[in-house]
Amino acid sequence: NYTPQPSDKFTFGLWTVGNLGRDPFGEATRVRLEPTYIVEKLAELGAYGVSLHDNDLVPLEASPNERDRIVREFKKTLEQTGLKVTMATTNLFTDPVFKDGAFTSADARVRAFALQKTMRAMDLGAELGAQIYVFWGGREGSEVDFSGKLLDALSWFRDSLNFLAEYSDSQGYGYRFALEPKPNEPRGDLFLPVVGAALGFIATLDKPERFGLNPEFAHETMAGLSFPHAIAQAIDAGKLFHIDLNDQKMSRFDQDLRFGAENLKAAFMLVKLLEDSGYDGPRHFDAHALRTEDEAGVWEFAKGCMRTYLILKEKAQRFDQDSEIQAALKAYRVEDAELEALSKGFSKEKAEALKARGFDLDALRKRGPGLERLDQLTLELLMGVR
Ligand code: 3MF
Ligand code: MG
Ligand code: MG
Ligand code: MG
Repeated sequence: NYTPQPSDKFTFGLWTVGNLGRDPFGEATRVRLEPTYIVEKLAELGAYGVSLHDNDLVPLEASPNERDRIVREFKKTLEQTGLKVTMATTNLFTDPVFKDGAFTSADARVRAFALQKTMRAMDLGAELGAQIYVFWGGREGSEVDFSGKLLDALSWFRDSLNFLAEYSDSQGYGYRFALEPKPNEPRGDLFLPVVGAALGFIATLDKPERFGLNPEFAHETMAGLSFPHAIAQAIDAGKLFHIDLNDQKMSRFDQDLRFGAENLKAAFMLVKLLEDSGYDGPRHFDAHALRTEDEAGVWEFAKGCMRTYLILKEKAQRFDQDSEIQAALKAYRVEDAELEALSKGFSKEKAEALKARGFDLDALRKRGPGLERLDQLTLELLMGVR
């Protein structure tokens, strides 16, 4: 059966099941759910934890006393339910202060306020036990590039991240930081638009080892890119610190659909990559119920995300046990111990030997690797007939 257990490490943002169903053209269709209620419901459904922006829990205008009361009650509910706070982040996008950027605003006062708000949010996350801290630069971007800040924006962004990594160390928080790339929305163009761009930027930071990625299925898909390919590159770089699972039609507005709702083959490939690579972080859903839904639909949505993941995980196991699929995989790879030894680890002798080598190019040209059959077998497995 596909009943989630805390050991499956499923987590949800408070803002996901808490989503009110607003869109650029329409008002909220649902009422606000209290964070403590969300935690209770998710615990009932078998989730492991929650993530949050500072203001998902503590309203921007809360007094210090109100803040402490809210945090105390929230912690009590976490203790009662056993749910963990696995990731924390800062809302640097809702308040109009940030309309032209937070860490990349051309206004030094806004950049300083973004740092202040983030340090306070890091304090909050640490108090709740979060070990991963996410940076999604929702307003870090532009519509008008003639402002001349394209290069400055990157160095302001870098300065802020360097400052905050030092702050985390000075406080002993031990956060691992995860950058979340997105190509556009809400800005026309966001800085660090895709996984590869964020990886390149991390290498320029003072403490690159503290920074990794929080890639989101929908974000690479909006850019028309393959999410499994992006995840493979993040895993290869040792930088998959966290993940945002959801779904999305390619090249459209940000939909945040239920995991697996749209691109089932890619969702399967993703689950297989996560499970095979030994990724042991949270399986974090950053998605929301359709705007059409009432509260019952919200919990159906949450259950569906987890259930689909577990079903695909079981399909990945069957893929590994399916003898025809395994035979197709074996036939796909051609091994040649001698040539592989020659092709890896340069030496002058190997280079000479390779340059002198003859190849039967006609045989290579004619070989069919059997991918049609492999794809059909996999699809049949996914469709439930094998
Ligand atoms: C927007 C997002 C964000 C981030 C969040 C931090 C509001 O498309 O994906 O969700 O995920 O700010 O994780
Ligand atoms: Mg998103
Ligand atoms: Mg999204
Ligand atoms: Mg996200």
